[in-house]
Amino acid sequence: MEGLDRSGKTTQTQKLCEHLQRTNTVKLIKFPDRTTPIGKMIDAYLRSQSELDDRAIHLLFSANRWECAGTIEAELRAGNTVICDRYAFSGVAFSASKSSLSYEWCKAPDISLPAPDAVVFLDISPEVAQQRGGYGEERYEKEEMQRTVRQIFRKIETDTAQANGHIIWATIDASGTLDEVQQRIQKAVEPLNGGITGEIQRLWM
Ligand code: NYM
Repeated sequence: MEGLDRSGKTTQTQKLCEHLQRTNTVKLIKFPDRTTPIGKMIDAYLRSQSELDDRAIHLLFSANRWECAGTIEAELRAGNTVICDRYAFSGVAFSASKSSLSYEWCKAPDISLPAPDAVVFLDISPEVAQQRGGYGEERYEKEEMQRTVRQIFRKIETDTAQANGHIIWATIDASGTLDEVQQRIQKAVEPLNGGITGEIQRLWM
């Protein structure tokens, strides 16, 4: 599950998890995972309690996924459903919105992570997002940056369709009531309800 800040992503991910738990064993993983030593460094950076080079923080976000990659694979092999609240697509969209980092450079450290079968992108205009509560508390929560992040997500969507044809990319209108948005999300992931067979795919390979 991907989206701009304040797109309702965490609430919707939780609801989707509850929905799928009726029929599957579901593992929900949130990125960044702020509980690990790497995650604690990321958390301090996001709350502006530390300063880091743009490359260093990008690599920490990626390392935070790699330290969980084994768990994700084990869950998938056990036949369970894994839902990630943000993943490598956020990694690229947020970092590449900084003028110091190129899009291709940002993708590199996440190449060959376990690939998702579907990406749900909760789309919201930065103007609407800004009106929602809590906006502006953390680094990156600025309208201008969110606007660039949204454009890069669109580029990632196009590139993903070309390079990783097996990934379903669903851009969901995140405006409306919680239930309306949840219905759209559940419909988008319906094609996966029968389960996935075969090898675990690798991201951007
Ligand atoms: N973020 C998140 C990144 O910049 N790179 C990443 O790889 C990931 C996973 O962290 N503004 C940014 C997006 C958010 C911030 O995410 C924290 P959240 O979902 O608000 O905890």
